[in-house]
Amino acid sequence: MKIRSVVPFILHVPVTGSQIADSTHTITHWGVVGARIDTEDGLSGYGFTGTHAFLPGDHLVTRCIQTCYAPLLLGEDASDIQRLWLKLARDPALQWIGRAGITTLAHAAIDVALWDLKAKAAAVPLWKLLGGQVRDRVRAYNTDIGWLSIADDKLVEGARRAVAEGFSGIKIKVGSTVERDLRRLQAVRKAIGPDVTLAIDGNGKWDLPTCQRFCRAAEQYDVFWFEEPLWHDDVKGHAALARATSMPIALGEQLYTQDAFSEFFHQQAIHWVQPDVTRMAGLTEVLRVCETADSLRLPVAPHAGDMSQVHVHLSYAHPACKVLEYIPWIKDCFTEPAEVVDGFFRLPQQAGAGTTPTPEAWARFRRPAE
Ligand code: 0YR
Ligand code: MG
Repeated sequence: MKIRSVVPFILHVPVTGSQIADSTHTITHWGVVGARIDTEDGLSGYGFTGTHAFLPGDHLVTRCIQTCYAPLLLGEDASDIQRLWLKLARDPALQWIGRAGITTLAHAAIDVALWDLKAKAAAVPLWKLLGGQVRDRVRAYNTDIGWLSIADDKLVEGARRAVAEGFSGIKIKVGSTVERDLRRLQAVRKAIGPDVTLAIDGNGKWDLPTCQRFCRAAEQYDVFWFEEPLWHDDVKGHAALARATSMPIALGEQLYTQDAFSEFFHQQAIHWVQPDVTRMAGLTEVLRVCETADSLRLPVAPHAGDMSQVHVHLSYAHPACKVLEYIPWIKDCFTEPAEVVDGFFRLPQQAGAGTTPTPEAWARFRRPAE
């Protein structure tokens, strides 16, 4: 399992329709920015982070992989995942320039590629390596019907369609105006009935008084969780909101480290825990958060920065994971797509982490890595 080469790559994959918007941005493509790690014995592992397909930004990540991390990895034993995690995260020179941010996204790609390699070497799907299947099925919730860019009537139509397809959970975006978002929430709840879980996601746009006003009026719609109501790092704001509303608070997709999660845990500012292997330094760090969440009896709902290619393995194997986000943008780029049937993710069968791109995707969506 000696590492022979580390090759960065960038894929830009179109989103559903020509573009989507949440409260903070409009995007046309999802960036799959990653690393292929090849070993002397002929195996290749793939890992990636998720971006908004902004090429100059993506190049910062691929440069970090190529010029900072690759030299630390060449010649190493790829199966020493924990040791290599520490080697990269605690490298004195790199730690100085980034304990969070670009270096973490680059590290995410490396760490997931190592897990992919380890599972491929063992000839098992990753969930098996993580301890085996702890639940029969992983429930999916659909986010792709709920963008702010979708007009009110189409939103209701999409929500109905998702339920008809078998989804027992959906999520819609909020963070435009309180009035518009309440109207949309009410219409969707009315359309889907009481039995489908309905979450909302603000992507950190609103301030505390706006959230409090919104929550007072929205509580009657049985909101499954309110995700990222406030600015991503605002621990005490989330704690205050958690005390003020009966709606569960979900967050984590923008947190880079287990220490960042710890603050939210300590201040009781979080109910649903949403780590992401593409935002944190890979699966190795996400597992630490899952263990802590489990010890606090808090449920985990991984955020789909990987569009659930990797998180589906985690969700089948970790007792804390209760439900998983479904956004279908990039799934068909992989040899084993994260497929949902009747509202549940299929149990992956192929060896690895689900991160191996197809030759077609590689040819069609690849952008220059530098
Ligand atoms: C657009 N999921 C999210 C979209 C998503 C974003 O970047 O992917 O809204 O990351 O909040 O829960
Ligand atoms: Mg979100």
